[in-house]
Formats: sequence, C-alpha cells, structure tokens
Amino acid sequence: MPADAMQDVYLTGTGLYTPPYSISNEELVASFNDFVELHNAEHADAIAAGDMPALQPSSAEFIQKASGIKARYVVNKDGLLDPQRMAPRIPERRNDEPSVMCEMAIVAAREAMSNAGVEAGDIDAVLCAASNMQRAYPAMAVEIQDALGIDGFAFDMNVACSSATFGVQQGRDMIRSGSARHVLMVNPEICTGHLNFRDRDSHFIFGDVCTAVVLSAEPSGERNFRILDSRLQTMFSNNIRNNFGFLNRGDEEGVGQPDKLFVQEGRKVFKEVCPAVASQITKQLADLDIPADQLKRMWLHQANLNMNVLIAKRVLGRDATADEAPVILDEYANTSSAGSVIAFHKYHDDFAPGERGVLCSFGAGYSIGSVLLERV
Ligand code: CO8
Repeated sequence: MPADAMQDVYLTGTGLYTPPYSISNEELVASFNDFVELHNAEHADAIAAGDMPALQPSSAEFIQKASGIKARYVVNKDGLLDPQRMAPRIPERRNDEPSVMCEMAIVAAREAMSNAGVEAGDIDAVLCAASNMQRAYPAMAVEIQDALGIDGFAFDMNVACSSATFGVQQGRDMIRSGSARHVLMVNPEICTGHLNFRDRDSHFIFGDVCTAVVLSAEPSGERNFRILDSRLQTMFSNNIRNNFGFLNRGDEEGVGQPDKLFVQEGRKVFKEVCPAVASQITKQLADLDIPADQLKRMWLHQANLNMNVLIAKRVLGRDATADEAPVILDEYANTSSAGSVIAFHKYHDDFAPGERGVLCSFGAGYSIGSVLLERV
C-alpha cells in the first residue's frame, strides 16, 4: 500500500510526572567530594605507596560546562547524597503493593489521557518503554494497564534512551495495522537506580521522571499532531553499556562490579552519535521533500547541551535558537527515553496547523529514533 494511502496516526496527548525532589550540581558535588575525602583517607597508605590512585574531586562548573546540566529530579534524595551510601533509597515493594514505576506512570498517563480526551475504555494497548524495568515480569506495562482499568494488551520494551521514539513507532504500526485505535505509551525512568554516584565521569548525568504519550487513529482532544514519518536505526556499540543482568547470581566474580552500573565512553559517544543523528534527520526530511527551514522545532533527546547544539546546527545549516531546539536538561538532566518527550510536552502549545517539528532520541545500542510531526 502506498504510504499516503495508509491510516494516519496522531499524537493526541502527552503527560509528565516530575519527582518531588531536586538536586543541584552544588549539592551533588558536595556529597561526591565528601565521599572522595572519606575514600582517600581510608586508603591513605595504599595511595601513598602508589598502589592506588587518589580519587579526584568533582566540580559543579565542569558539569555545567560539559553537559549543560544544572539540576536533576530524583525519586529519593537523602540516600544518594549520603556519602556512605550514594544510592537512592527505594525499598523493595511487597507483591500486593504497586511498583514505583507504576505509580509514576499512572500520573503521567492520566495527564496524557486527559489531554487526548480519551478514557481508559478507549485504549487498546499499553506500552511501557524505558531503559530499566523494575522487574522482569509480570511486565510493568500489564500492571500499569490494570491500575488504569484498561482492557486489551500491554507489554514492555527497552531501547535505552530511544525507548520512547521506538515506542511511538510501535504504537503507530499497531494503529495502522488495525490492532489498536488508541495506544498509551509510558516512559518511567528511574535512572538514579542504575547510576554510579561514585563515578566522577558520570555521577551527574541522570535524573528520574516519567512521560506518557497517547497515539490515536483520529484527532482527539485539543492539540493533535499527525505523524508524517517515523524512522528507527540501531548500530551495536559497547560505548554505553550496563552489564547488570539476570545471570549475575551465576557469576561468582561479577556481583557489585562497577560495570554492572551505567558506564560509557562519553567522548566516543559524542563523536559517533551526533553525525549519525543529524544525517538520519536530514535524510528523513529529504525523503519527504521537507526543507529543513520548514521545521519549527526539534524536540531533541536531552543528554548533553553541546550535542544538541551540534545536531541542530548540522540539520538547519546554522545555529538553532532556543525556541527551535528547546532545552530541558538544565533542570531535569538526562532522563533517558523521557527527555525528548518532556521537551515536546512543555513546548508545543504555540504550533499552528501545518507547522512541523521532529521528536528525536538517541543513545545506547546505539539507537536513534526520529518522528516527524505536523500540527493538524
Ligand atoms: N568534575 C570535574 N572534572 C571532571 C569530571 C567531574 N565530574 N568528570 C570528568 N572530569 C575531567 C576528566 O578527568 C577530564 O580531565 P583531563 O582532561 O585532565 O583528562 C576532563 O574533565 C574532560 O573529561 P571528559 O572528556 O570525560 O569530558 P567531556 O567533555 O567528554 O564530557 C560528558 C563528559 C558530559 C559525559 C560528555 O562526553 C557527553 O555527554 N557525552 C555524550 C554522552 C551521551 O549522550 N550518552 C548517552 C547515554 S544515555 C543512554 O543511552 C541511556 C542509557 C540508559 C540509562 C539508564 C540509567 C543510568
């Protein structure tokens, strides 16, 4: 079937859950530097003998300059700022209690459903698309579906930072194929759970949040965006990796090693991912015969300000204004798959019918997803 004869799919609503606690760079750095002092004092003899390098302090100035991040929201603050602990305090829930991811997701989902003008009974499918799932099964999405009173089916999917754009394409494909009329996709990201707060190179990168998106077979609610095109790309890379897995208990050596938490080669990621993202969007626009200057906005993945500046410049052929490539990572940090959806959620009210923008994510895999949207 030619593309233009296919069922159109609309992004009809988005929602956002922001955790109650914020941590500034200064607070985070103070806790990290307390930890460094404790660590270096504890290992003073080994450090003096040259058997162990002294840990170096972090700095708030470096963090803002290297990433653009000023603060992050978190589900628990005191646990991860405690220099003796440096991990969020998120006690395991009993089987008869809702999971943390479910609690976050239903707040974002309700807002997205309200914006889309749909009820639980209208939704046929729920996708939970995120970098980390709180458990393997039952799927988080099925719990969220049940909590919202939605019929139909639900499942989890993970493409790291690109989970949301990949989820949008899965939802769009379901609607096009007729297996659903409305799809709810949620992105609960508890990134602090997998962040190594003792690692100077990455302790500042992530925050927690949840976004939600409703996709529909026809316009619904007050602000609708037709999906003109969506495109996905993956290329295997070890430069962003988390080796934590279900086989840990089988490996006597593995438990507690740093590579079971988030690790990356940030410089390589920067160099390899930016050109790939810019060329994917540029090719997508060319294939659809849309000149780059027709893009009103780029809701880019929110990992690093300098990456976004570079990508937007390559696509537009000039520096983007703050209005064309809005930044939310200064307040939220990297929230993995949710970042570009937060940018869309906060910055789309000013679109007039016919105006276009691109929702784009990129990250581990590597993975890149770009969704072209047109306000109807
Ligand atoms: N304070 C002070 N100095 C520091 C610090 C610090 N905290 N950290 C490093 N330095 C020093 C280094 O030691 C180095 O010193 P020297 O020059 O003397 O060797 C200097 O600062 C420069 O260090 P870098 O080269 O590491 O700094 P960069 O300018 O490259 O910035 C960034 C580091 C910000 C990490 C940058 O490389 C970056 O953002 N890269 C892109 C990363 C990216 O986008 N990754 C996407 C990953 S997210 C994803 O896909 C989802 C995964 C799932 C997440 C799940 C939850 C965790």
